[in-house]
Amino acid sequence: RFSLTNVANTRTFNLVFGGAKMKVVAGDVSKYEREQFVESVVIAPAERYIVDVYFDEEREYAITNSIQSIDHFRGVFVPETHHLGTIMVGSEKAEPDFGSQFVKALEFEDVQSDIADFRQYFDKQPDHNLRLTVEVNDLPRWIVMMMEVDTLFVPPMEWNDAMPMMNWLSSGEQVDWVLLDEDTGRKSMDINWNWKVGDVVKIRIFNDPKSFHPMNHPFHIHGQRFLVTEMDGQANPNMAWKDTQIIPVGSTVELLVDVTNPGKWMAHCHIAEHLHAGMMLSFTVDE
Ligand SMILES: [Cu+2]
Repeated sequence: RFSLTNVANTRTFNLVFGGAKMKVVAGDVSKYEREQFVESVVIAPAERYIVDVYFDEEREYAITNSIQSIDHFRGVFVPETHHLGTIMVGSEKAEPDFGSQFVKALEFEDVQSDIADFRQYFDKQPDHNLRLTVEVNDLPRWIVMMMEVDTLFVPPMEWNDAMPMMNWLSSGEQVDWVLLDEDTGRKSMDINWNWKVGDVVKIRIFNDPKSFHPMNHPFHIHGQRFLVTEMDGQANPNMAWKDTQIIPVGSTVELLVDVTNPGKWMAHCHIAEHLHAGMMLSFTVDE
């Protein structure tokens, strides 16, 4: 059993355990409704997962980040594998042997009944609509042109960055990463939502693929838990309580927030440069 936390600044990983069988047990703050067998686990900055991995052969298992990287100039995908670590499995039989237990995907009725209380809210209209975008001011023209070329081809998930240099060419003074409240027109720190303990709040987030520099953003909410009820119109068939969710480019994601924790809080993109360049908002929860 592995407890995974992505503490990287920007990179989303696609983790593979050398072809070993794997199942996802839990997300950021709870178990899933049921265990799910997967070939890899996608983990964005600040997301957490608990996975069970079954090692049934005597051999080395490489832990890798196995991705499809993109050449932004030519729009060509290239498989890339980054070696993160190695697990050595010896010949001795494990005692006790969890093999027979592993093959069953357990149902977690405690999580299912907890979530059942929230199903009545799944189809409600969003209380807030956020658009993820970016604004640039006073960037030298040649950098703007290069960044435009750099984003000729934009995959939903930026597994690699074809031009890390781009990130060094601008600062938080020239680039504003923006959370735009589409209902009020307010942006980022000018947003101050007011909720009450006991509210169930739906936030619909759209990551604008036509923005100047589209990329995926891990959206993180402080102090409360939420469900991802829907992505791009598809209902989520297996939920866990979360506090961070990656929003791919061009996607619309609906979060249902269980408001329980009074105070003054923030929500933000968990990529540190984006946060620093404005991609945060505040909300208050009254008792
Ligand atoms: Cu971001």
